[in-house]
Amino acid sequence: MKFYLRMVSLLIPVIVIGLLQSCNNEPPTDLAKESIIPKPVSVVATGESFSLTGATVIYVEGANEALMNVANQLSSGLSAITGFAPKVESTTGSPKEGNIYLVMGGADSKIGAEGYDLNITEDLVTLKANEAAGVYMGAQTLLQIVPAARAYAPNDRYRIAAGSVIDYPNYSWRGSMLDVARHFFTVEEVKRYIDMISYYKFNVLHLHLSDDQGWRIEIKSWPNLTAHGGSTEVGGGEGGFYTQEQYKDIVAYAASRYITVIPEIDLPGHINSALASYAELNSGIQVPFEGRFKGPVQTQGILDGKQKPTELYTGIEVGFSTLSLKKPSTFKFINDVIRELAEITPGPYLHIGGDEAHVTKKEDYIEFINRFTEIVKANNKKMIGWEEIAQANIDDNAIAQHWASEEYAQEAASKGAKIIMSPSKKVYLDMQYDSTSRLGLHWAAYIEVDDSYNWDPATRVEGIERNQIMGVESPLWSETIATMDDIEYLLFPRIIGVAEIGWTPVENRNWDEYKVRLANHGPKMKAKGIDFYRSSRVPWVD
Ligand code: TNX
Repeated sequence: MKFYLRMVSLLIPVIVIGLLQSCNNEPPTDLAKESIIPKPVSVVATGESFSLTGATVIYVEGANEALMNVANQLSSGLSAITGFAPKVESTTGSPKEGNIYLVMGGADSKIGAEGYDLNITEDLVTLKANEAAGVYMGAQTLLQIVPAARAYAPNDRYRIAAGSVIDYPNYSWRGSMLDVARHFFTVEEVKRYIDMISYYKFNVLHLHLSDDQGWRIEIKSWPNLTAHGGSTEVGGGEGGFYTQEQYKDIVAYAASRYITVIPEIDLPGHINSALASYAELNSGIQVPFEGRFKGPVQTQGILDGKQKPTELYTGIEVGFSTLSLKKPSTFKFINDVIRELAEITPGPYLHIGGDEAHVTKKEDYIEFINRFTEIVKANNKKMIGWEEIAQANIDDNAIAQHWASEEYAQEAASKGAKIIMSPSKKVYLDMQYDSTSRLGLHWAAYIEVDDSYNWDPATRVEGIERNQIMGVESPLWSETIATMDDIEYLLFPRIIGVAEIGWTPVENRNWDEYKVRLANHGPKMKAKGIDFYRSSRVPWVD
């Protein structure tokens, strides 16, 4: 007993010192020191601070619906940090002190649609932009600078450093791709994915909706694609698919976060799930194939002179399947799929895949891509394909996504196509961090957090200039990942650096400065329940 008393009396000073220290923790007053990611174009601190309290209201200038929606999201974002959700009200004219004021219109035209002007004084937080998208982006900045609760006096608890931020993106395409084909992820999981990337100002979510292992989007005129082709996944799990209503729900959820969904149906290769669903899509020709992983692969086909569907495939080999140019049903299938997909996709783009068609004859491949170009155009969409589409007759109506071959990327650019930069050695976030990573592949590289940050889209491929590049996108292929935790482990923290590559001009980026800001996002990720990889190259703060 005596021993315990002695221990307690020894502990009391420790507790008191701890409390005193946390009270000494000064509220933030230097806006320039805040760890905003992506790093803004300009931050000027005034040395003052604004106090967010339970009485703070978010006032929205006018009754604009889009802006009210942004305000409501800002309110719930603030409440996740502070525990109180500011009321949202519309107003005309600048509100009284102690409040937040959102304004659309009248900002500098040079900041464009996604830029914002955030001005914080002791009295008022004013967030102004040309479009609601810009107000949304500015709201993410604001959410990043509200400190998590510390031991301040109640009214000082959520002080925000004052000053002004003027900010706009370097690239208009800041994308993240999720492969829902190798492993299926539910609508709720995709929504969480959207929440996580929108906080870092991504504006594109590319969904890889079909592959050898699974067909994930309902096509009403070809129901077996999902009924059978969607019924499994890598490793033999039960797979799944989105009904068209569920897909529209994802698209709308993304749109309210200023993210455009890019649906991809991978053609003419990566197509086993369709070949397994419909006998008439099979050519009956067997093509010898040696894959990347040299694992057992089924060749497509048919046997006994009869058309038969292939077996479902649950391995991870790539490049062994193809549609057949000569089969009459092939283009009925493609036309139906693209038409239905275009009908449920409000965004301007459709991605037709086009990668790794290793068992498609070159002349057939070219003919396929040429015909996809026409079909996508007839559906009033712009075609995106992986860089191999450079071999076809593409022009400035097409967009090519660079992943592995500089030659194809250069050829696409020389034909006038715009380029999305997804170099696999830098931003393939399905690559392991190092040889000990519990998930991921490593055929392209091991990619540590600094490796994926240290590169510049505009100088990555010789001969492809800044003005030919739409931006950056990091794919997350899902051969080795099956759960949300798995997604988070490979995505974070590398995806945060990709956000900065897309938003912040290269001359304002520097790993040694960035890694300190990133370290300060550790507690933010924790608060969001994100299971990130604690790279030893980042000086985490806790
Ligand atoms: C290559 S990148 C692929 C995918 C795989 C990925 C695995 C590309 C266009 N094709 O089919 O999932 O590697 O890292």
